[in-house]
Amino acid sequence: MKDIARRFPQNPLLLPKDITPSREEFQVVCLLNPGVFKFEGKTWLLVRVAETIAQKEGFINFPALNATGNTEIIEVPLNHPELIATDSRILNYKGLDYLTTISHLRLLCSDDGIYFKEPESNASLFGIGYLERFGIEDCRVSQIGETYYLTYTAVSDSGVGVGLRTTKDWKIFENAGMIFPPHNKDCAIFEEKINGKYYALHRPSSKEIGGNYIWLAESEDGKLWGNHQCIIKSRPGHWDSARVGAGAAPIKTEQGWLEIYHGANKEHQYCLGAFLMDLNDPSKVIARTIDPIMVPTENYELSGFFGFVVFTNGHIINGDELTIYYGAADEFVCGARFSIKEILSLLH
Ligand code: MAN
Repeated sequence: MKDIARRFPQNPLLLPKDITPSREEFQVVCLLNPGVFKFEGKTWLLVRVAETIAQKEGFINFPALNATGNTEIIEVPLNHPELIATDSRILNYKGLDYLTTISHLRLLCSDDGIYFKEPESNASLFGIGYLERFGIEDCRVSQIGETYYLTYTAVSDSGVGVGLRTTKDWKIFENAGMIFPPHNKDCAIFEEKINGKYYALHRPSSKEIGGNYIWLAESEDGKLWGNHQCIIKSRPGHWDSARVGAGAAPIKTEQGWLEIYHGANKEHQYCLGAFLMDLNDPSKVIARTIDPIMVPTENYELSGFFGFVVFTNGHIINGDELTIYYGAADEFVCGARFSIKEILSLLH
């Protein structure tokens, strides 16, 4: 299938080897799913760095934070009868779920939006507390006034929820804690208030009845959220039949709020699509793309830590040009450009 993305010829922009591990004994296995923002005239990525520890033969070893916030290494014999390890991302041991890697968020900046490097005072954000003991992931960065809202996936043995931290200067962060409890991820806050209220897209999951759908929530203060409404569902028989989730903050256009979202089928193949919400009342979805606007096509998207994945949660807008940064095959950071008008023309 042909898509409408114009990929950067320099892709992949960042590989796991381009980043130093957060601890000497760790290895960076994936560099993916960056939040993106402008600050002091530069383009910044808040990249998810997924790390693990050297593997001992006959075992699976992986790091997690313990109750006191220190890193511990969990070791599981490969032939253990109570080990289920069929997915490179997660495992189940003695009835409990774990991640094979632990993620933190790392800041990188660039003058041209193509070559990114870590600033001198390299800043990292790590999981804090028991609700983030398996790490923090896939951060969306929304700017409202001078405040940046960081909404990210907080993972622990208690489940997967959405954490919020805010900052004005990227040095001091306020931790607002978990704003959407498990199971929830893919949260993007709108970058302006609508009729005096904050709005956010989020993605709760319901296992027995319902599914992995995109919801809308409102808030008076950006921290306590309510009036939840389900606005976008997965579509049986389509590329987005198993799950859908919001990308970065919606893009304001004359026709409505444009959202780039990811969808996956039962085979966990991740593509991108778009939908449009009413400017005054974003709970009204006006239109949606039928076919994906981006499909894993290049080698770096088809194979890697988890192949056949394009996943975006950050972009920069310049007039009609939308530059997305995206995780390819859950392992690399890449870039691609779109015409916003062209995306709008594909909505039905
Ligand atoms: C899924 C994938 C992983 C992620 C976990 C927890 O399994 O998206 O990459 O680490 O969920 O969020």
